Amino acid sequence: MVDHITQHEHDTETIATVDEPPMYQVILLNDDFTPMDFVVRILVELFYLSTEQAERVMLEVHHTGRGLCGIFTREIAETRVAQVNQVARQNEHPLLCVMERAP
Ligand code: TYC
Repeated sequence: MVDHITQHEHDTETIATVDEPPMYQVILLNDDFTPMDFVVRILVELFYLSTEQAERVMLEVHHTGRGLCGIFTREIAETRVAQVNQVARQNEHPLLCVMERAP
């Protein structure tokens, strides 16, 4: 007869897990022409940053070449990138926004 305790040792345990959705960083890139106050306005109006946070991100981009606007699910990141690039083009600024899979 198989001992119940021994039998239990051979069972495999299945742990239920919920898959987290992949996340994407939305990144602003620097250029020499887009006015600083336009970039700050984009960050406040499209990413809901405070003016202080927006100025910090804008200066980070200006000094290092790129800066993080936020981390979102794929659809939201795609929408934000499209909005930034559309508003920039409408205003004839070369400002560029891209998304990258978050590490
Ligand atoms: N470098 C720009 C300037 O000197 C300002 C700027 C900041 C442009 C951030 C783009 O994503 C950017 N007017």
